[in-house]
Amino acid sequence: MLDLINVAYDTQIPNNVGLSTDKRVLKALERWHPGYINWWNDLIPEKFQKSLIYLRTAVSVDPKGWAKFDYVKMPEYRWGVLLAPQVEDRIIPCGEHYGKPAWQEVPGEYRSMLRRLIVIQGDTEPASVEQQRHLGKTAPSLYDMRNLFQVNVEEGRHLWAMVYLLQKYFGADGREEADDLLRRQSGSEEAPRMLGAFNEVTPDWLSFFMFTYFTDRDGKMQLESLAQSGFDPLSRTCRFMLTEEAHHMFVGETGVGRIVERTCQAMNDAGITDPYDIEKIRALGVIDLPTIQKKLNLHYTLSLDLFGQEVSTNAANAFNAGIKGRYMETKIEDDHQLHNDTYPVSQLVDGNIEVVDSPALSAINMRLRDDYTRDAAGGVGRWNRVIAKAGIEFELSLPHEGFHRQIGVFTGAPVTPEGRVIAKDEWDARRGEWLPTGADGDFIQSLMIPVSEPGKFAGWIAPPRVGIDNKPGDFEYVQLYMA
Ligand code: BYC
Ligand code: FE
Ligand code: FE
Repeated sequence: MLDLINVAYDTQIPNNVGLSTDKRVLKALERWHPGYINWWNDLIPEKFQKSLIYLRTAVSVDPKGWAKFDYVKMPEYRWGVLLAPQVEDRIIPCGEHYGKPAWQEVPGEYRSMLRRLIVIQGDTEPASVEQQRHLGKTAPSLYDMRNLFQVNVEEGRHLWAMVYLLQKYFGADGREEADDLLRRQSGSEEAPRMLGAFNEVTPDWLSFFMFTYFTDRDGKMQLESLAQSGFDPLSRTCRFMLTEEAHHMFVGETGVGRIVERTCQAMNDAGITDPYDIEKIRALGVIDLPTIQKKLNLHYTLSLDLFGQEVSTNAANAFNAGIKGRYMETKIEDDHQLHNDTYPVSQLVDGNIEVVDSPALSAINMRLRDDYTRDAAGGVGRWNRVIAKAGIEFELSLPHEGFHRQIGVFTGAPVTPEGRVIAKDEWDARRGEWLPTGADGDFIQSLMIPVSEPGKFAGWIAPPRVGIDNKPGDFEYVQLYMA
């Protein structure tokens, strides 16, 4: 009998989808595998390929105890295809087919829509690994290096998850799309990644933590709404991916929190009370809070762009088709069809920001983005408690939705982080107050000196409160390969 909870390791590709009896898909995946390994090997510096990393690997989809920890060389990581268990009698949770049994095969009329969403989701996963490829060399500790590589191998697995769906359900064009996922590259001129934020650079560890806090959280929200899909294999795939995603956001939240903590501590030790005394603070070898705010502004706004246009027929069509639901769709108490409902959306009317009630069906992206903003505010509050506890007068905050946008109604609009519309010239002149400047980047870069002694941390970041897998503070999370 097919074991759908534990993962079979009898094929080259660990899985709980019965690959050993699905020869066609197994063959297709085995053909794709070498290209994937080449991609991985080209990306991660050789020294780290040969190092032993203390990683978790998914060995089951049982919510209690789905992973095991061990030392692994990254190229030997067992990237597998894992789907959460099928929910019996699951229905299509929204749209015009609401209440009918969920699809186990691709509904013909929605084939291209589904393929597009799966390809976009798949495209972001390897893109993030590409963006983070240089960070191993400047890790502030072995603990942080291990977390980076954990995130990377799991994003690699998320690519596998989407490639499996393409190979299994989309025939020849699915295979072509799977190949293209390895052909496009973050930041490339000829073949860039599909969404804006995934062609930006992640030049330093503060950016990495902001990215995993804000951009992986877009991943969470998009996966949550794809987990509501009436196409059941997509739903099950995304549900399992969400289990892994929590750790990525944990890395981001605690990473930023530890930087904030260390800055406050250094300021207090030196008797500096003014958080804007930037030169003096930087001289202590820590990142001043206003610069942390600028990085936050950048990564939050790039992530807002990932939700697409506030008013979108694509989104309305996907919801109406039952292909993509809302956050917590099954918990929402309404008709799940939204024909007569409205949702408030901000508009820019003659230079003024006005909130207009729009048809809820076309405002699906906006609603998900609002859910995201609420979710993202939690960690910001916790960072602020660290600052308050240190007795420093400063608060981090999420900028206004109109600030620094490249998608949607506020595209290119000169809006301040507080939400004031100002003259374009003034905005341009003040840009460096709100977003990281070249000089800010250079300063942060100057701190990015690797620390690789077990239990030691770079001076700009506090140690974590607890270890991974309950390991002690001086645990050797990475056994570095020395040539
Ligand atoms: N950049 O009607 P609209 C993750 C395009 S992150 C460039 O609003 P829609 C992860 C759009 O494609 C989660 N182009 O579109 C995180 C459309 O083009 P076409 C990734 C953009 O479909 C960290 C046109 O503009 N998953 O997993 O309603 C590490 C009109 O826009 C952008 C998903 O996104 C942009 N930012 O909304 C690792 C889920 N925004 O088709 C991983 C799948 C829009 O007219 N994707 N455009 O040529 C979707 O659900 C939707 O496609 C979007 C866009 C929400 C992205
Ligand atoms: Fe992912
Ligand atoms: Fe992630």
